[in-house]
Amino acid sequence: MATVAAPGVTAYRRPAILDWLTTVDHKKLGILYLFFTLFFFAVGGILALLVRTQLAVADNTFVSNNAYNQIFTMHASAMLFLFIIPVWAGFGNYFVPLQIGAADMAFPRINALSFWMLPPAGLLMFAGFLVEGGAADVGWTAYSPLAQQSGTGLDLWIIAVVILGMSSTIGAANFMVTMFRMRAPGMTMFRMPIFCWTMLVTSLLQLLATPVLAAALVMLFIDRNFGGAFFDPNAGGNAVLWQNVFWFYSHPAVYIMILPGMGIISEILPVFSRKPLFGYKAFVFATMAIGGLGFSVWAHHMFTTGAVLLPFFSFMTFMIGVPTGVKVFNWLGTLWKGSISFEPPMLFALGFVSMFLIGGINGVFAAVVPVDFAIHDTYFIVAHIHYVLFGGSMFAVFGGLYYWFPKIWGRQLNARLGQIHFALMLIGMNITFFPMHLLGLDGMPRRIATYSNSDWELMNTIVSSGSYIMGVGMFFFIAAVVAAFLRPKDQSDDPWQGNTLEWATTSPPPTYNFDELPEVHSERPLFDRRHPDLMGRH
Ligand code: HAS
Ligand code: CU
Repeated sequence: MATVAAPGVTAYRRPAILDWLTTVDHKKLGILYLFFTLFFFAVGGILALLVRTQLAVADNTFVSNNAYNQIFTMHASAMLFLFIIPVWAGFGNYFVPLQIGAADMAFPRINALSFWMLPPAGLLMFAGFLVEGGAADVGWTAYSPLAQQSGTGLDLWIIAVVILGMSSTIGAANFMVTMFRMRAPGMTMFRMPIFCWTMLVTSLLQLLATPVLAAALVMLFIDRNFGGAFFDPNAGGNAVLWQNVFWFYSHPAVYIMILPGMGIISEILPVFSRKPLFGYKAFVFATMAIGGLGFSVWAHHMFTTGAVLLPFFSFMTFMIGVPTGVKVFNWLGTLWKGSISFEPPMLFALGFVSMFLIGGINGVFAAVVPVDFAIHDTYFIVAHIHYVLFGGSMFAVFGGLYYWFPKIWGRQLNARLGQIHFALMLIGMNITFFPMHLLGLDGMPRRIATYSNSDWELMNTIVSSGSYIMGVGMFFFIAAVVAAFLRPKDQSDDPWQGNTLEWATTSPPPTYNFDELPEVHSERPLFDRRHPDLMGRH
């Protein structure tokens, strides 16, 4: 806030750091979310490279078995809980209010609370490395009875994940109220940008599923510390019960991890094909269907326990491929006869469509019960999760960063560096994750610290080399960011000729977001403003 000072007296300016620590501006919080989550992406990435270095050759002793268990557990925990899930809240914070033409989120202070729960949770989880027995080491799934035996690091992990869950639950409520109550005049629900729709459905999933995880974690904590017996078979508890409650959260959570990514690429593909999104409403309904069906497939993670109704969960899992398939056709239909340009955001969006398709179809394989009996707990599943999470979510994160960077920071990321970054990611990920299918089919189990089978060695060496290629690729991204910040802010309001309201304000936007709002008559208000002649004809 500018203050007028008496002549000769300098006006008091709050130090910038205090501004950031106390801000309730959704854009600043969005930026804080992005910094926080990308930091943990880097940490998770370094842990992944340690995993791959250990597995690069047979009978390796680069890290001990104990250290290995901590490293792979913390890799997954950082990537899922501290990066992918909150990174969408980062994009959502910055862009949901802008895209619906609002001045802020519905509850700005609660919004700040959601963010400020993350750093203590991240610290707690990683503080595990400092305590006796080390960090959590039982996998991100924390299965009992294994989880009953692990050290204090797991208690810290449990508390951290509960805090993260609270953060995303209240964040979800905030997003929902914002979208229900604060849309610009003329913006009906079915004119809301697709990214907002995916954030809305994601928020609903978070609101319904996350408390279940929190409850389960508290029960596990009671088992471990206060003599409870919920999940400990040795004390009369039921280990499969843990799997049921865990997956009741964690299967919807995989859609929490992908839906906003699908939303982002559904913003990018139309802009760089110069066409509207093909089948906007079908896409919205497909998103809802995925959200709904997502609650009825959790036991496909438990086929081999013998404790679940196999035909039901297998059938429901096939069904969830249908709305996802609808989306793939939405994307292809959008590209069809479009006038396509290959800027970095578009490259990552196209990478998403092709890589996610491989991952999704892999998932359908795993949904076939007899096939799953063969590939469960093998590297095939590791291949599946990385095609959907890296080829999917991660590509969408980068697509979103290249697309919205000019809006957030008023500067463009260098296209040449972006292309190299993209090429190394795409090549690296396929070298890393494709051979994992073959290793899995050959029976290599996941979550092993080393192996003696020399048949697996060559393939593992190839896999590890691919992961280093991705590591190198990241430097090109960092270089692009540094290069962008060395240049002055030079971006116009709407450098890509976008469709949605965030492009109607300056880059970066002022604190209050909009000086004036364009009228909203369709889901593409900026297109309408550029082409008033075509209004109502598309
Ligand atoms: Fe998954 C395990 C099945 C989507 C993430 N998944 C995981 C794990 C993670 C994960 C992290 O049924 C491991 C957890 C752990 O640590 O143990 N998954 C599916 C299916 C889909 C799916 C059917 N997964 C995701 C997404 C994720 C994710 C999205 C994160 C972002 N997944 C499984 C199963 C397991 C599993 C088993 C357990 C395995 C085990 O043994 O542990 C679907 O949502 C994918 C739908 C997408 C498509 C592609 C586009 C659709 C088109 C329509 C036509 C295609 C058809 C298929 C009808 C299907 C184009 C035709 C088939 C042909 C052969 C052509
Ligand atoms: Cu699942």
